[in-house]
Amino acid sequence: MKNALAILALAVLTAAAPKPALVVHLSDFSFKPASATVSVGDTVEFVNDDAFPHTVTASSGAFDSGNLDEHKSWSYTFKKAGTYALMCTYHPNMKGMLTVR
Ligand SMILES: [Cu+2]
Repeated sequence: MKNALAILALAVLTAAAPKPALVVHLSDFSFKPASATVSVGDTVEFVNDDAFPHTVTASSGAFDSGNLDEHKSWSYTFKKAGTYALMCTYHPNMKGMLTVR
């Protein structure tokens, strides 16, 4: 009985936060992976592994995480197909690319 309750609680928690289709790490001033392809409707989670803040900013202006402190994460669900160039506004040399199709 206790196990059944635990499984139910886990199911509720899992439903509340959609599982990301892809996790991109911000690590050593880089997006890792630097480029990837996901599908329309996919959620991508960005995790800042560095010991200082970054941002996840679309060069086109389509989205912007704002300040992302160390060890924090931010998720975005891609609703439109396209090619998204990513950058960090604090570190212009940080560049990434996501293709959504
Ligand atoms: Cu940065």
